[in-house]
Amino acid sequence: MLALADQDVIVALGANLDEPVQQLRQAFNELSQLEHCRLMAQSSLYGSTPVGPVQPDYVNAVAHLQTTLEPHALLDQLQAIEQRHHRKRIQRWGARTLDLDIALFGQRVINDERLIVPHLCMHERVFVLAPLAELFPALHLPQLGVSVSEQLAKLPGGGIWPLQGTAN
Ligand code: ROI
Repeated sequence: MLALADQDVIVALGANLDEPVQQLRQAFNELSQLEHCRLMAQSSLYGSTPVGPVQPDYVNAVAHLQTTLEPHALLDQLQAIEQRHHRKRIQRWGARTLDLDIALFGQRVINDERLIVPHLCMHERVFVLAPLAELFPALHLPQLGVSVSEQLAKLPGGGIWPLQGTAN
């Protein structure tokens, strides 16, 4: 099974307000321009059924970055991008213009008030695992001992669909 090297980071992207497809395209563009980071790959864009309260459908994707930044410095950069997208988040688990989460950062395990890595719920979330399986089906999920594609196969199907005409 494939393991991430120290500098490999998986960022999960999500948006469901204010032209979410454009939000994600622009976010990929901004990720590609971050200092001390290289955007190695981006998944295609997916529509997904919201997890949480009733709200518009999401657009989700993942990015593979390599970075020499430390995790909290990368988080600062990602939050700056979110702010440039006028991130609104009215309620916890509510709609938002752009969400950028560090899902995995090499083999690191981080748990503090700003950052939990691996992302706590990623293994339950088809909207993270399906785009990740496009880039890294054989990637080992350290918290579970299975690969991305094996974990995805365990989850109920549905709730996610490829978006036509949004090829990167
Ligand atoms: N639901 C979907 N489908 N996609 C998301 O990105 C997403 N993000 C969230 C919550 C509110 C949990 N639900 C989501 O933060």
